[in-house]
Amino acid sequence: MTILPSIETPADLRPLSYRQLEQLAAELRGFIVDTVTSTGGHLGSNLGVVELTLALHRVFDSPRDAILWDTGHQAYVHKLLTGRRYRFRELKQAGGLSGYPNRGESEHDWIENSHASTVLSYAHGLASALELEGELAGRGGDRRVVAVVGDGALTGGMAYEALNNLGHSGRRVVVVLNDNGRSYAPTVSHLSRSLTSLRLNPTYIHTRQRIRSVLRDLPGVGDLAYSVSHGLTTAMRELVSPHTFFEALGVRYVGPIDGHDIDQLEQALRHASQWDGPIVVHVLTQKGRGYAPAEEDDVQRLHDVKALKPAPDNTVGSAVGTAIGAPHGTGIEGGLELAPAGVSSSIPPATYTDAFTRALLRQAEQRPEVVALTAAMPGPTGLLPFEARFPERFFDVGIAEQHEVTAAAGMAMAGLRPVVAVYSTFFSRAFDQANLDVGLHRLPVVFVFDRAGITGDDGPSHHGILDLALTLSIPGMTVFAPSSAEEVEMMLGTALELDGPSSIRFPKTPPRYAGPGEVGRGLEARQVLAGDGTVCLLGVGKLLAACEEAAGELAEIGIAATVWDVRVVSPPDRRMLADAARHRLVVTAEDGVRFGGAGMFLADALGELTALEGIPSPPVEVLGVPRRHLAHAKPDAILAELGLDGAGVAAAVRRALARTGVAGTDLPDDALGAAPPTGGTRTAGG
Ligand SMILES: Cc1ncc(C[n+]2csc(CCOP(=O)(O)OP(=O)(O)O)c2C)c(N)n1
Repeated sequence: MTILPSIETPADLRPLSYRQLEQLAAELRGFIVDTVTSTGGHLGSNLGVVELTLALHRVFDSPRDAILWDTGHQAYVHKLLTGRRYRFRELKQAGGLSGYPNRGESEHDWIENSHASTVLSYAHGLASALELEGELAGRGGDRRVVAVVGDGALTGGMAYEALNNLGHSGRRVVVVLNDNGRSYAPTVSHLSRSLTSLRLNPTYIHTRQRIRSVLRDLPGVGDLAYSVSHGLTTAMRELVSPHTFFEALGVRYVGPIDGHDIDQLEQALRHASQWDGPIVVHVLTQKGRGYAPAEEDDVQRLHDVKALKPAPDNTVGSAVGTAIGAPHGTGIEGGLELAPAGVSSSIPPATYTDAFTRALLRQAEQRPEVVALTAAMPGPTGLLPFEARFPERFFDVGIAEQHEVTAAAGMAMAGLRPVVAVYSTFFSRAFDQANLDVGLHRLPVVFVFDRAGITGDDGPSHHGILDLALTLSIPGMTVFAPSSAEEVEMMLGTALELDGPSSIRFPKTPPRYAGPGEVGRGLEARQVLAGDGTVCLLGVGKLLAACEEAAGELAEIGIAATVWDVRVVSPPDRRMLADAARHRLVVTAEDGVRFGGAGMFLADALGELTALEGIPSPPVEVLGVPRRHLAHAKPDAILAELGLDGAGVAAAVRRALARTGVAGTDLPDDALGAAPPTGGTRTAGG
């Protein structure tokens, strides 16, 4: 009989025997593999924490006790044990369950996270508040705070800041260090290596197991056996472990614990929760456990997978081969093999990431000073082939975007040409470093923002909608937005020639193909269509395609729109601005936040130019993403809802022409009066 269907709340776990729990663990794995391989999502990380999550929910009383997950991507088992099994097939689908903890979904989710390394800080805050309110266990109450942090997330600066503060303040927090030796790729951290060497030390493990098995055979000693064995192994550990790191900070360390032995986990967690201060329980888990394709994935243990097409025979195993796109980081993202270094491939790149990989390799072949940095995402940012080709010029700095940017500044100071490859959303973390450590020093660091714009399935935390507003506010920053994959190489070449900082941003959605005449040059904008002077559309990056489509629609009602591919948002091309000034209406379109973004920047530059020349400035309609946290859905569906597709741009043009009365054309009556988009893009307050 299956057990999973009988689990509605964590309380249902308590009466189960360890044998039943093992069966439940297997059922959970099957359920997760089955679902996630069809919906897409984080796979390996969740398969690794099945037993740990069961133990946590048996020892702690969620939601009275707060169980917090860092980064949040490994909370699927937690979701399944807290009443969300029924909705799991809608994971990451529009209107369905989020891929991360979500307060709207369950009272068991305390925080909505997915940017790494935050949880120890939340834990410190919660424990401090509960202590002040007399509710914290051991400090007048009975509530406990548990923070689960991966060895990868522990490489982020915030985690160290919080550990330092926790140790100093003595707050009662149980920190579970979920150590699987991996982030996206093997974790880059000496601390992690030292912890791993403890795991692999044969003397330690052998002695530990011997002590435990001798004690287990002694009848009737129960908890005492555990603590004696614990004492002995602690003494052993002193000889070989780096636990002094935590203890020097004032945080007690216990472990390592086998993260797949529920009994052992429960004992360790129970003891830890009685410790009167912060304590780290070091748990060893196997990422991808129980699913052969994940266990065999040497690079990232199937950290995450994209949605699969249904397998012909409906079996999970064979479905793996039919992925719409291969898992991130395999070098075949988007389903196409990368061209080998230095070889110019005649196959157009399948993704912008792929185009960047090729461009970077070609540049690096010619320029020995080019180096590349990533914050623990070598696969997803397309750097694996660079790492393979130029290992000494490749730097994985851990999940540490702030450090990544300032380290790049240091490299640039000493004559290198660093390329910082980072997701747009994670760049927000390093804004201060980009502004001051790079910008103020006018250092030639090239930022490459992958997954810029609306990213879709991962929800509000992963949309890359701030990078334009952020980079445009940095003095001297050259900001590129390619509208095709072919532009990426051109822009990277130009960026590497500049004296100061620059950024190149592109989306994760497939690029359009640009023929030879459709690629721009240097810092110039590119005119795509010359119109009749009514409206000038300035398309930024991916939104150029929407502008072109809009021009097609407008042509049907007798308006010949001018269209520019902006290419370089800053500094804007004066030729483009001068042409725009000759129109009766200018419309800008971008997939970044409207407030303070590219459109407002260009409108400002247009105003300056017309003021200087003493000519009237046409009204500028700025289309962009409203200032809202946007839920998960497919990227193009979100863009359409916000009026940022071809039809939306055309409708905005018609409305603006009607409103400003500048049309002066013989348009049919109904041509100008279209209703605004549901997203309210045009007038949204930024
Ligand atoms: C600030 C930030 N940078 C990058 C990421 C992308 N990311 C998501 S999970 C992950 C690896 C996490 O590794 P670890 O904490 O060890 O958890 P595991 O998946 O191995 O269980 C990374 C780098 C992120 N979520 N947040």
